[in-house]
Amino acid sequence: MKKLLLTGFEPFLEFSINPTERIVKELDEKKIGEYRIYGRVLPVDFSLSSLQCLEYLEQIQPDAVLSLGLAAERTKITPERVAINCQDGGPDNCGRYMQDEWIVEGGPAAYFSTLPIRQFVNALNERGYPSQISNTAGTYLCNHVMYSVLHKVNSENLSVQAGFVHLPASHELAIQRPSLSSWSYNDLRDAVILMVEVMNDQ
Ligand code: PCA
Repeated sequence: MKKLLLTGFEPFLEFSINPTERIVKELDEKKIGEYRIYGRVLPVDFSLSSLQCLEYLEQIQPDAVLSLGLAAERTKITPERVAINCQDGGPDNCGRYMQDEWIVEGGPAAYFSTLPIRQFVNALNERGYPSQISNTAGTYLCNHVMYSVLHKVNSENLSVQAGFVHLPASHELAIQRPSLSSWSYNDLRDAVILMVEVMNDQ
């Protein structure tokens, strides 16, 4: 059986619910095709998020890493094409801000996702879940985790596929923040399952 590390994040900023947290908890220990899911929730913390994610990578030794995060202002499921070596913004959940900082000092400017993002988008749209590739994961914690995982995989030559997908808000969150467009939790979760099925069928 292959192993998939599926990460989500805790709530952050003004978003008191993070649907990715519930998804990874619900899918933890499930089997999807050949993959056994290891669902883990990461803190929203510039000094801890990637450390913790890389620790899970060491412990679990997955064949693939699919990281999820909330992009509450987006309306579609957006697989990320690229992570950049920059952290800028905040505050994180410890009140910390970053400005124009490296994630890995002197590291490569960027890494491309090695997940089948075009196939994700095609399969999601076919199933009726609006989806589009995103060309920026931002400079906050999601980009930070995506860059850190891809840096480790590249610099240690690991045969691990890795990348990041941003999800829109769930209805639960939109009830608390009425200006947000939202999806049902079940659709968000089923869309994640579909992406794992696409990875499985590659
Ligand atoms: N989304 C944030 C960080 C945590 C999350 O779920 C981001 O897009 O960077």
